[in-house]
Amino acid sequence: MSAALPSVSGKASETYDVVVVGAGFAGMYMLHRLRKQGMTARVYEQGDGVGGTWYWNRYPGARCDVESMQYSYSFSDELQQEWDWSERYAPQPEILKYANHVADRFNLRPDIQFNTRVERAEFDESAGVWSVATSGGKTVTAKYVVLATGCLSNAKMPDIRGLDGFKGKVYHTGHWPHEAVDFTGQRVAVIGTGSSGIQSVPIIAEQASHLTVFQRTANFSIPARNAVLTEDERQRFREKYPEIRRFAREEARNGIYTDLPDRGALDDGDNERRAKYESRWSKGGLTFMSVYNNLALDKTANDTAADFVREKIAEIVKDPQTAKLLQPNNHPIGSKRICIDTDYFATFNRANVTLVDIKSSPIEEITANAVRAGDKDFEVDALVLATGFDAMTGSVAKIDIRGRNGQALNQKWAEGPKTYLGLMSAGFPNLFIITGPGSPSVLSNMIVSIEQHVDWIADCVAYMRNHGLQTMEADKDAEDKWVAHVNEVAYTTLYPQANSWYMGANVPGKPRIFMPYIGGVGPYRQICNDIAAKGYEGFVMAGAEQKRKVAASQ
Ligand code: N01
Repeated sequence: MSAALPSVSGKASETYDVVVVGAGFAGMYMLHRLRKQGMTARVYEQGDGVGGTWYWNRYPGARCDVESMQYSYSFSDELQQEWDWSERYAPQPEILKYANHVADRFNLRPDIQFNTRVERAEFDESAGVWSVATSGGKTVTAKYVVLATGCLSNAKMPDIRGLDGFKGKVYHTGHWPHEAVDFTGQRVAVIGTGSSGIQSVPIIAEQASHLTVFQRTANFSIPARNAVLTEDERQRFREKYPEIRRFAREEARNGIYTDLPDRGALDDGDNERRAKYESRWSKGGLTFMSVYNNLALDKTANDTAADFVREKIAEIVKDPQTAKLLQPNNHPIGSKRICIDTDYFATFNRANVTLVDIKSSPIEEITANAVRAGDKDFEVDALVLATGFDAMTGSVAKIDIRGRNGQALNQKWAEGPKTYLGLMSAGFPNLFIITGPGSPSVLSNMIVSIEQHVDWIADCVAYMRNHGLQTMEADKDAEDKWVAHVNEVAYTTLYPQANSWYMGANVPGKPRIFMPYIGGVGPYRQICNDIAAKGYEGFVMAGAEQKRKVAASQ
């Protein structure tokens, strides 16, 4: 429901309690919570369906690297009891199906407007509301705006000379076509060896007549050991859900239920350590990094895990020169997002796959029918760009957001994102960000972090309504302290040693700031809860009376 009101620009407009930007997992749950507490909300989504990252990332082999029984909403016990995940790691089509199931089950679609981008959001100080302009040319007003724009949703095209003149098909993994792409009989190039490249390479290699992989940085990858889930396995999980979810929220650093290590890598002798790495390698998955409690902190400890994986690569890859190129050697293991694969390294044993090292011989240009690197033309029919995202801030930056005094968020964040708790930015009242920079977000099971932020925001706006408050914003001083804290914690770890997208290093010109909060989801949740319990300490809240006085004195 909405009412017609004059907008800032003077045109008639709809007004909502909340405008939510994005209908991925964050936007959908935000809408559900707001409706449950009797608020009006409009969700704008640029795609023509729900699912966010899982709507766009349809590349071959795309699947989640967090186990499906954990990469799922926990807010509805009926939902988690009734949904049947088919595999240990759900493939993209199944996750998208789940997102659509959630949209239908909770009747979310009537409040979501698809095929619509939010272009501009401007805070009207005198009215204390946001004016939100969309791609359809419409402007609506809302008391609150929630950015549920996703951390990895702004696909980054590489800046390579000649790319526009390539005559074959060009695909970006983060913006894959909806119709099936079949590379059978084609010569294909994959540029980029992050998670997307590493997942797609084995599948494309099976189809292509020849696959050439252009690698700038070798990456650590652990076998996924994906498997079909049996009904028994699903049932065991479901029975333990209360404990699994509690643990993921409160105790795990990354929002994943697993055994927590109680010792460091150097506390064990060589044989014992090796046996533990072997056991995790056989088990597969992200928890490889949880064998010891100091792998992210101590370089010598980290080297033991990195050496183990390098040895595994050498064992799998038959050609010693290719194996050497595939062994990561310029960053600690885990300091770039670790990859989870199915047969990635073994794919380089295939006769139809070539690895090209573009660190030593960078791509010079793309011609009409080839990728030119090291003075050599690699002729291809199709290009797959697995070159990643302008992460965490890229999708926010695409919206022209204006806060107090017309200040642009892009201008405020020009030297790097500044938030309090990753939830709000000073000078931008009533504007919330879900899993924004400065929160654990991409260092965690995203759904755990999304649910935490949505619940916190929903509770916060209910508190404001119950206390007759009109605006809320981060206090500048609290924000500065939080930004310093996020930075300080990051630099107690090995993470800043890598040129990663966590640091903004993959986007030329982007400030080098460690963007996510590495303090752990459990401690972070406690901080957020304590702040709320203290009447939202570090936030400035103002009532309607106060706002009227401020407006009168202007
Ligand atoms: O992107 P990336 P991604 N010329 O940035 C290379 C999540 N995710 O889409 O490392 C040549 O990691 C770049 O090289 P370098 C997950 O969080 C999850 O793979 O910058 N190469 C790198 O090799 C993940 O971390 C899942 O030297 C260029 C690659 O492209 C995040 O998304 C699946 C280049 C980009 O790797 C991003 O993953 C997929 C250029 N101009 C993604 N520009 C799962 O859940 C970049 N590169 C499993």
